[in-house]
Amino acid sequence: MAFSTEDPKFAEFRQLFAKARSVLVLTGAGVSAESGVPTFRGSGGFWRKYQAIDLATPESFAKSPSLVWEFYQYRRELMATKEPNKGHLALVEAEKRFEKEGRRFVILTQNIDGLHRRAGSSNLIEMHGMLILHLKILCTSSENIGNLFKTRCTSCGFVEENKNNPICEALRGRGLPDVETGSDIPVADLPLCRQCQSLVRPHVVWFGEALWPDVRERIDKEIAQCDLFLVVGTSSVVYPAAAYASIISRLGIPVAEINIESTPSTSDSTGPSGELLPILLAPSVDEAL
Ligand code: BJW
Ligand code: ZN
Repeated sequence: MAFSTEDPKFAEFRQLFAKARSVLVLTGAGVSAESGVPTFRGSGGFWRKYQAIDLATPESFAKSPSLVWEFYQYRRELMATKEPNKGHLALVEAEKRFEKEGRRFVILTQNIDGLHRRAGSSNLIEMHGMLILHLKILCTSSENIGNLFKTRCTSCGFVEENKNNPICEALRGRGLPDVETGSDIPVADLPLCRQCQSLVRPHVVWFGEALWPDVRERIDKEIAQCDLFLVVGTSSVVYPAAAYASIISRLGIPVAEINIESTPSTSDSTGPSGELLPILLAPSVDEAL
C-alpha cells in the first residue's frame, strides 16, 4: 500500500491505524532527509568522490582508517547543525498517544543519527546495536547501542560514547566533503582506545557484519506481534531490514510505505515523510481505545 492524501489507500491506512493495537514503524535515512541529513543512496549518497555505502565497510576501514574516520568526523560534525523534523515529531506524538490508549507503537530504525531519540521517541529499536564477525572479543549484549557518537576498539572491543568534536586533534578541520585531503593521518593520531591504545572504529554495523542476537530477537518479537507495519524512508535494499516488509506481508499483516520514490517494498512513490507522517498519524475520532 502506498499513499497520496487523495488516494483511497490513504483512507484505508487511516482506518487500519485507528484500529491497530501494535504498530511497528521501520525507518531509514529518508526520514532524516528533511532535517538535511544526506541519505546513502541517490544523489545525496556521495561524500567527496566516494559513495557513502562504499565507505561504510570493514574493508574500507582496513584499507584506510584515516579516510573512513574523516567521513565519520564529517557526519558527526554535521549532526550538531541538524534537528529532528516534523516526521520525527509526528512519530513521538503517536507513541505518546498510543501509550495513553494502551496500544503499542514501536520504531525500528536503521539510522545512526540519533534524531529519533533527540525528538523524544523512547520505544525505539536501533538496529545498529551490533555484533561483528571479525571482532576478537564478541560482546554478548547490545546494551551499548551503536550510533555516530560511539566508538569500539578494534582490538579489545571496548565501547564508549564519544561526543568530542573533533573526535581527535588530527581530525580537526578534516572530513569536509568538498576538500580532498589525501587522508594520510597515521593510525597513532587517529582515535585510540583508552584501555589498550589500539585503533577504535565507529560502533555501527557495516556490510558483512551481523546485528546483535538480542537486537534480532527483539525485532522478531515485534514483527510477530505487530498488526500494522509502516515502512518510512528506506530504499529497502539492505538486509535484513529489506526483508521485513515481505515477511510481515506474508503473515497477512498490512504493510504501508512512505517514500518519495518507489522501492522493492511497495510499488508507488508517495511523498516526503515530514509532510505525510503528521497527517497519517494524526488522531482520529474512531481511534481504538
Ligand atoms: C525519503 C525522503 C523523504 C529520501 N521522505 N523518503 C541477503 C541477501 C543479499 C545480501 C545480504 C543478505 N543478507 C545480508 C546481506 C549482505 C548485506 C546486504 O544487505 N547487502 C545488500 C546491499 C544486497 N547486509 C549486511 O551485510 C548486513 N548484515 C547482515 O545481514 O548480517 C548477517 C550476514 C552477514 C554476512 C553475510 C550474510 C548475512 C549489515 C548491513 C549494514 C548496513 N550498514 C549501513 C551503514 C551503517 C553505518 C553508517 O551509517 O555509516 O547501514 S549501509 C546503509 O544502508 C545504512 C542503512 O542502515 C542502510 C539502509 O539505508 P537506508 O536507510 O534505506 O537509506 P538509503 O539512502 O538507501 O534510502 C533512503 C530512502 O529514503 C530512499 O528510498 C529515498 O527515496 C527515501 N527518501 N527522502 C521519505 N523526505
Ligand atoms: Zn582496546
